[in-house]
Amino acid sequence: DRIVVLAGGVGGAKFVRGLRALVRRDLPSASITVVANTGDDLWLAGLRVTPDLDSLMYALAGVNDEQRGWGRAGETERVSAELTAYGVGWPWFTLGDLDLGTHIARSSMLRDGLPLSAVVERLSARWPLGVRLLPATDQEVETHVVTDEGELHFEEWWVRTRAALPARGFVQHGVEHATAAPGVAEAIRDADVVLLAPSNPVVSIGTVLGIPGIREAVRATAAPVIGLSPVIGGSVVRGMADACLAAIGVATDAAAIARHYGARSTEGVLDGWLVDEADAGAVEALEADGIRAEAVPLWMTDDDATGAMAAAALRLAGR
Ligand code: GDP
Ligand code: FO1
Ligand code: CA
Repeated sequence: DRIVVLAGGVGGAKFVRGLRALVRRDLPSASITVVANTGDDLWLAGLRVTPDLDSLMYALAGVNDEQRGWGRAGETERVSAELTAYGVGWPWFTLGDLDLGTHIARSSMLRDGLPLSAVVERLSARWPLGVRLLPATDQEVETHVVTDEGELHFEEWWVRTRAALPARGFVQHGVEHATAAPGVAEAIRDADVVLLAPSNPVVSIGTVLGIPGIREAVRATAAPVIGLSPVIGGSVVRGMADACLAAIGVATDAAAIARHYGARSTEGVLDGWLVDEADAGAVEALEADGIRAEAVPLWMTDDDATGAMAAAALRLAGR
């Protein structure tokens, strides 16, 4: 089976780890291709920083900092403190020293003229990730947030204001010149199943689908497309994704997110949708809307629980 996953950072990484555990145990001949959001990327202190790609790479390599939720385990903030003392970068955005090694390596390769997809391949070759990791696009497409105080880069809105400054909308700078990175449209076309990770539906999955060619590839593939709800019982579980949903007028509700993605039989991208058992009441109405639905536990507490979610998604896909 060729499994393709569209994913954001931390939520996406947790899901892919569980899926990888399931594949290793029960489907050893299956392959996993992860198409990662790049809308959170930015230039900072002269370096290209790619938060979601790095969250995926570090978590799959087992070197991520679980407590903080970003960066590498066991790193110090000494270099970051020096940058702050020089007034370089953002004082509220901490780049750990091991993480900075990645950003220096990445920026060096980009300056040598490699496209981001080739850079990701070279960086991730260092670790046996067990998945093929692809950026959604090689072009710089950055998510900005429209607020009453002007437009901010997504990371500034998310980290500095903790998403407390009301978002009026999101803008994808550069999206009109972007194309799907090499391998992305082909992977979706040739997939046996496409999964939408329980990631932020707006600034992670929404941004990936917004890259010209990707939504079209998802709509056109012969493979079933199954999503997992990132919302359980009206809560985003962790983080501030509810502020993103509110900005685009979508309720923080498992069924509302499925309707936002839409049924592939109409104009949307979904054939199936998994909700948590707490949202079992939504299943019937979703099926009436043309989205096959099932309620299963959706708490990603460990790889076993997450692997069971992935297995339920593959079952719903008929695999
Ligand atoms: P980010 O890029 O680091 O923000 O990560 P993602 O976009 O990949 O995923 C973030 C989303 O994951 C959050 O908004 C939550 O809604 C979702 N999430 C986190 N933990 C869980 C969980 O245990 N279960 C489910 N269903 N969703 C979760
Ligand atoms: N999140 C924070 O809340 N504070 C930080 O200082 C911070 C630094 C950081 C550095 C590199 C990186 O890859 C991610 C970092 N994050 C930080 C997390 C990350 O930017 C966001 O949580 C996600 O992009 C939200 O989708
Ligand atoms: Ca992100």
